[in-house]
Amino acid sequence: MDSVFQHLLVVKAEKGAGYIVLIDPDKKNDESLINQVETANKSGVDALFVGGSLMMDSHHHERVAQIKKHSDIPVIFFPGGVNQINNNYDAMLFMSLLSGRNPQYLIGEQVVAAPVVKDMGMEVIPTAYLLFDGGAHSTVEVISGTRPLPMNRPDIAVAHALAAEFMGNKLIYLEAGSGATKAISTDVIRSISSETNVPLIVGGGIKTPEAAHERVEAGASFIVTGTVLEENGDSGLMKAFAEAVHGE
Ligand code: 1GP
Repeated sequence: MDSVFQHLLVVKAEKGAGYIVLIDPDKKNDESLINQVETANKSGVDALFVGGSLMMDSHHHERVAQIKKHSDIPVIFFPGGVNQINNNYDAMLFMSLLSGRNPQYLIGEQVVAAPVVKDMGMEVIPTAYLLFDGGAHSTVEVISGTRPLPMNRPDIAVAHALAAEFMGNKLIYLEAGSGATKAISTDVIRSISSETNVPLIVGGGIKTPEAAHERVEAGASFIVTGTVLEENGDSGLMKAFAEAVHGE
């Protein structure tokens, strides 16, 4: 029943960490979508996250269907909102924005989503989402109406991560925001990984394979990149990220 989560755990056990490519099914990526998926298929990427905080047209469901059709690896819904649910995903991160204090993103969206997700029979992976200040006002900060956590307060970060673990989350996503100028610091990752046992996903503003590798060394179990691949169509970059994350 939880085959995608098991796949992620096997990747972590066998490779040390997993590399996940985020594809935003928004209009801005219409041209490059299929190319990104096909590049991921042959570059050692472990899974795709698909989602975004803001869709600028009405065709995102069709784009997700295209992604699923072309992907050889698990396609995991990374929800920006309940309106983005469809049955083309292999699983979803069932997320709560625990860094924020906006009830809509703590529990409101989840209640509306739950019966629909159950009806679809989609695998859910309980995930705590912690948004940090990555130096740029991220779309998720604006759309969720929440303040990000400070990057220079490991005590606050650890307290949130512990709460996430005690609430039964299977993954914790440390997010600096798409296009962040400062990725999640190795200090924050190290502090949290030494205090919790939940696998950490780290994303937002990771621009080089070296930066990805440093975050794995600090304790990240999964590294996510999106923007750098949208901006750089070079297929060699995805492979270089995969190798850096897998320690090859
Ligand atoms: C955003 O963590 C992801 O939700 C990826 O961020 O687009 O900055 O790589 P980037």
